[in-house]
Amino acid sequence: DAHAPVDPAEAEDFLALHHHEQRRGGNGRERLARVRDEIAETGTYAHTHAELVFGARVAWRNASRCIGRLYWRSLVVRDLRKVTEPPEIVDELVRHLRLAGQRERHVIRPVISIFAPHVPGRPAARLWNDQLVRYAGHRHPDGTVTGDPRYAQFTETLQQHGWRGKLDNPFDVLPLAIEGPDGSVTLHELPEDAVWEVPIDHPELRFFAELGLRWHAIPAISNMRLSIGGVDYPLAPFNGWYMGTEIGARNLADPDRYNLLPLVAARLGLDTSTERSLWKDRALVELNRAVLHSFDAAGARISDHHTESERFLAHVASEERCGRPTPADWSWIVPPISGAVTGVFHRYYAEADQRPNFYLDPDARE
Ligand code: HEM
Ligand code: NRG
Repeated sequence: DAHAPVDPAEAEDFLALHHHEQRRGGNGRERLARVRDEIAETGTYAHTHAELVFGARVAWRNASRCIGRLYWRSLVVRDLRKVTEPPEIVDELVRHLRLAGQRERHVIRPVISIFAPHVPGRPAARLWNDQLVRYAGHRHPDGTVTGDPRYAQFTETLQQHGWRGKLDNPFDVLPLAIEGPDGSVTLHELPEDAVWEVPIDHPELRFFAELGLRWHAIPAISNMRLSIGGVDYPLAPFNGWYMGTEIGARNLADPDRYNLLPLVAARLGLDTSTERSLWKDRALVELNRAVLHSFDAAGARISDHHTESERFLAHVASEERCGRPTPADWSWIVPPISGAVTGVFHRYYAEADQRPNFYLDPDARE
């Protein structure tokens, strides 16, 4: 609950892990004693900069659902713990996107921005968006949706707060919505140069470009709480780069998302009257080729599921050499197409909730 002090045992575990892995961390016993005093006095404690960086990287290393963990050591950590007011938060979120995705340099870097920690009993600003960049779902009177149906409810909520958007644009970037500690809500359009988008076409199939599809280059999850040594960072958006299947096999393909398989299959001239033509499977493959081809052409880093699978197994092996298990959730790690063609399918993984980690709070908006 909001008033509970930090659990000193969790702080202790984290400080011990930090000391054990990064030997240069000074005198562990002294630091531990000071943290214990700080918790007793204030109910919480402040991480050193080194602890914060280490904690964020290990939280990524412990993210059981993430196949992209090989590069956990390279996470860029932005220490924004002093930033608490909505206008400054918005500025820093925009800076995050510009730093993470450098379009003119063709660079995407894994970045996390860590805002003020939770302080027992003190309310804080809350970001409503589940990712920094997402597309609206505009619901029409006849019940159909233009855009991403997953965000139809959220779009309606924003409209009740005065947002309009472009009702006929299927890729209408949502504004950021921030609720201040006093309950007031403000909306903020993202500047165009902070939102890198990739138009989708296909290496051979001419009709793809005509579909007018696009997707944003940076997946930046903004609704997970970062938990380090008993201290919670409720606003700590992070990004890496996409694996193609997230877009081609889910966002653009799921029946309750952009639902494009029937359209792509029709344009391919496939027999959609019977499941046994495997028209869904064939359309899926072309949609995924289109995504990878388009991101490559735009210079936007993206990985394919075969390569990312091999990297993940290399990560598991290198962690093992360090004497660490790699907890993983098979149902999230195995890609949504061609599962058994990838190495990650053919084994089981340890399951464990290791901290530091990222948590999805039950009262998150989306
Ligand atoms: C989940 C890939 C970077 C933390 C995932 C998923 C994929 C993925 C494919 C499953 C998503 C889904 O099925 O919706 C990658 C790739 C990265 C990357 C290719 C490139 C560097 C990161 C970074 C962090 C992170 C930088 C944190 C610092 C997570 C977490 C989840 C996740 C917490 C679970 C999200 C949830 O529960 O909804 N990642 N990731 N990943 N990733 Fe990564
Ligand atoms: N499937 C979601 C994004 C989830 C996280 N994926 C990443 N994370 N690649 C989507 O937007 O499609 N990351 O930090 O790179």
